[in-house]
Amino acid sequence: MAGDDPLLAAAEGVLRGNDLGDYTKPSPRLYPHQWNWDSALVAIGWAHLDWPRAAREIESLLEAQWTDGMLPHIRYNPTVTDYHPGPEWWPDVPVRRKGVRTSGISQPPVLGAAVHTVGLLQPDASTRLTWWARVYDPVREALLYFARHRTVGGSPLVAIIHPWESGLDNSPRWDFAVRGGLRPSRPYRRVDNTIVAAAHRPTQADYDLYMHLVEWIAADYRVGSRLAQAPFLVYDALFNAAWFRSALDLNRIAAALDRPPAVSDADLDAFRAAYHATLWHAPSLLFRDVDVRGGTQIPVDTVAGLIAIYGGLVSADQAAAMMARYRQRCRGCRMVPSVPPDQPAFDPHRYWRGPVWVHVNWLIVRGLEALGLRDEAASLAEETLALVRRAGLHEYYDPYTDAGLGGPDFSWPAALAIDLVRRPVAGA
Ligand code: 9WN
Repeated sequence: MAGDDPLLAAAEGVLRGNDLGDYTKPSPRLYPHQWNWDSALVAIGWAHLDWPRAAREIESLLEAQWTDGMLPHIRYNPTVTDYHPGPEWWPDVPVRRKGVRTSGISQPPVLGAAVHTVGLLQPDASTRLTWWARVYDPVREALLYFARHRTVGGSPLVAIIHPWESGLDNSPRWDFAVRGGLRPSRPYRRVDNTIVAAAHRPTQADYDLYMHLVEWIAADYRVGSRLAQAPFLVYDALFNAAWFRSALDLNRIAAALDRPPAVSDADLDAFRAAYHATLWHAPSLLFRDVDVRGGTQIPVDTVAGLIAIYGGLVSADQAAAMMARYRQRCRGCRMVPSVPPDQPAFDPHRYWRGPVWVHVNWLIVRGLEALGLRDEAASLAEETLALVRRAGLHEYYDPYTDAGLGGPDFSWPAALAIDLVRRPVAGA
């Protein structure tokens, strides 16, 4: 399968090394459970190697679905105890399937889009349609959970209630909330900073906020009726872009299955209009996030503002202008830093405050490709592959030196490198 390409061989080795049979852990020690958006994207890599294994990855994620439709951000591996916070912080979660333990929050909803891509990578049409028909309803419910339980004040945009839901945990976009100084009522012991250098991980103040919010959420999982009191309530540009892209792709699956659309055209139009009206920040040619409680845009530019390109929310012209500006701000860096170096909070080593992440690059590549911006898509794909060929398959990378940081032998760079090699940018 790997042929002569050492990257393909290394990537396949990482996926097989992290494979727990039903799902792939993100990395050997740091993240020993199943993560929501990791698994959705990792399934795309598996689809090139072993298509039934890709389908299994997604079905395992769906087994963690809650009675209200939410797909949690972690499905816990019951044999593992050295991850914090473990399932004891999330008691009595309302999971449909008895015995499955999960966290009490979600993650960027890329699943609908991933299920579409995994399906398209199955050459046999009848196998593809049978699988889409099997997973369509729960995947649609997971998407509609957000429209039903995470909207406020008449806006169709989805509000997140924990920085972990953003997937970009310690992004400087959330510093306003960290500055509030919220802390949990109980002591806790971190494990992450004993595995990875503490200077590359979120700070103690970040974790104090995270654990305060865990306690607030676990006190009553019916958060939809408590959003007005939520200590952290944010319209995240990346999360909402992922929601929109999954809605578009679920509608494509629905059309293939001869079913009515998952989300109506009128609702898609209203969502797109709200996304632009609420999140666009013209001076930086980027979308920003909104602190819903404060009613203001958060004045920080990050890569999350580019994910509308993947979301199918912008025209090719707007996407090209957004990319050109971001590139210009990041001169001297490997693209795409999670935060441009001109932002005061930029830190080339600390997690989501500057480093490059392969899956984020991949989202942008596939978004540019879908818009027909082939040269831009192909050059970002090449840059991303050059990075992993040079530095290996790490959680994130220093944008100045390419040094691999965070967890080693990481699953989503492996899966998405396989996808970029095996499915080169169309027409490039
Ligand atoms: C908390 C698994 C996950 C990713 C997130 C990334 C990191 C977890 C952590 O790892 O978050 O969910 O413990 O730091 O921020 O995007 O899904 O790879």
